[in-house]
Amino acid sequence: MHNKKNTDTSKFLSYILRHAPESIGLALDQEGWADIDQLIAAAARHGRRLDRDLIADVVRDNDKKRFSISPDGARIRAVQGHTSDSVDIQHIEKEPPPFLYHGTATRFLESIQQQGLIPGSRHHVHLSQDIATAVSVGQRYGKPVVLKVAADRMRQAGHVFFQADNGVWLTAHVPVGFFDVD
Ligand code: HQG
Repeated sequence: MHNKKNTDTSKFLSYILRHAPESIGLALDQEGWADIDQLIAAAARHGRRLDRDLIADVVRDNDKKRFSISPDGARIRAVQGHTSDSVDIQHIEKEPPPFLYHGTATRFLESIQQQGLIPGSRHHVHLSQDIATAVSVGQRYGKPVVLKVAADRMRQAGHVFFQADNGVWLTAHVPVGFFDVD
């Protein structure tokens, strides 16, 4: 992210497109898409000035590629991380690599060891292909710890995996027995 305006806009778009489109009177379809002209108009009614160039900059430069624009340029969505009940993206199932990683904070470990990894308010448990990403995800909540998830073994046991457009891996739940502290 190159500047404060882009960072502010990214945070605003994350809030609207993942969590609370209704807060500005916007509707998303089931796949999470918003019409960009409607988004700009709805944001303007709520005192937030957006335009197509700013949105395109944020989508292109976003550090985690959080958003995508439809091929016809008319619509935008967040590619993962949703909590909104109105969104139910039909991700395409994908075979995961043998292991994936989940970064969390040490203070959650005891509960995770009892319940497994659960999605919390989001729609999926988020996993990454590399340890460095997992460390930075875990750091958001405290002293980070990385769990190594036996993704291939889970798949063989019938669990389903998806990969969002930005590379983040998603699954519904990681039960106890399928992860170790790395
Ligand atoms: C933890 C960011 C107690 C879980 C990141 C995590 C990611 C449990 C927290 C994306 C638990 C949920 C998602 C259990 C899981 N008991 N705690 N049984 N099971 N947890 O933010 O994975 O910047 O909803 O370990 O980069 O941290 O937003 O999920 O610490 O990709 O684009 O409960 O969000 O991306 O926290 O992060 P979150 P997350 P963005």
